[in-house]
Amino acid sequence: MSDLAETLMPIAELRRNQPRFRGLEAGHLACLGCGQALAARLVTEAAGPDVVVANATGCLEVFTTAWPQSAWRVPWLHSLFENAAAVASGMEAALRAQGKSSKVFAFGGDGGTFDIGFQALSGMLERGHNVLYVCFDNEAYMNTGVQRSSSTPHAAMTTTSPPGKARMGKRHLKKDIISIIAAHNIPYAATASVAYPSDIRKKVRRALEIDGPAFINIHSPCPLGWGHDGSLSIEVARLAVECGLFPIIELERGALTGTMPLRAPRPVTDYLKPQQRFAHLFQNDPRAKEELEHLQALADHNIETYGLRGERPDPLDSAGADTVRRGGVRWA
Ligand SMILES: Cc1ncc(C[n+]2csc(CCOP(=O)(O)OP(=O)(O)O)c2C)c(N)n1
Ligand code: SF4
Repeated sequence: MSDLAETLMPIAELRRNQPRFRGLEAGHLACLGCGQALAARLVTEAAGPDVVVANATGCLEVFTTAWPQSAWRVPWLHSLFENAAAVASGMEAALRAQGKSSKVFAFGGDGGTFDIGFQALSGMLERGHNVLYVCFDNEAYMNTGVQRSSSTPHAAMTTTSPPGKARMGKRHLKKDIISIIAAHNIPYAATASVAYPSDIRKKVRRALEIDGPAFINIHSPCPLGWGHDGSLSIEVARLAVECGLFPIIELERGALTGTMPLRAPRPVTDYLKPQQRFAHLFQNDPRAKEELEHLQALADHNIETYGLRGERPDPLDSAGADTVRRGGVRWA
């Protein structure tokens, strides 16, 4: 037997015997380091096999289902860009009418969630459908070539918010989607980051325990659109949390019940620098300093608003760092 075969055989065996159910298999067509691919795998892994998924048009749909293949191991339906929540509502109602208890997921990108699918999502939440809606937030319309969405951060460069004489990247602020979702007074809403896998798993399981609508917004770096090396995706995602620009929180019936505290918040520049979409903020332009101050102020505002200053077990230890405090009590 060759050295290579000796190396490969145990790996193949390992994969065959892996104990965890994988709702999203390897072998799809996502770019290297795609945060969304990892996040979707974590979400479906946590949920197990008894789920059905409605997936809005976008990168996730495209890279998982290149005809005639599919990377999904759960029943999965491609919806339009704008109506994943409406389709999931119908699936849930149909399953309920048949007396079946399968859990229903709706998946969308930030374009499909914050923008074009928002009306359907708001209706789904207001009607109280027993659906977990997961937004994979990569902060732009990536599938069609990196156009800005209402989730794109202030000052970021996209193909439709280029920096130039008139402005330094996107003029508007990232939409505060989690507050808008929480205002529907749904049983459970949370933010999460692909940098904290066990936190994602816990939040999915928590959401699935609930009878009624739940929403999780997962920050999911896109190396192509953000302009960082694919190997840095997890680091970049972690820095977004650690500087306060992407706060990790939980809300039940609109009330804040959990946060991921930051022992020593990092400056926003640590997060912005590795990304090409913010490169213009590090050029010799007097407006750049102003924008950096603005972004720092936004991060500080999040830290104060959600009371994020506090002890955290160990930011480098994935098991500890993923622990979210709920009302002062650790959620194990
Ligand atoms: C009504 C409609 N408008 C535009 C499109 C084209 N379109 C397909 S995917 C997409 C962007 C998806 O962006 P997002 O939801 O953020 O997901 P991502 O690709 O970034 O994961 C657009 C504009 C469409 N399919 N339908
Ligand atoms: S473009 Fe971005 S979101 Fe789409 S597959 Fe590539 S890394 Fe993932």
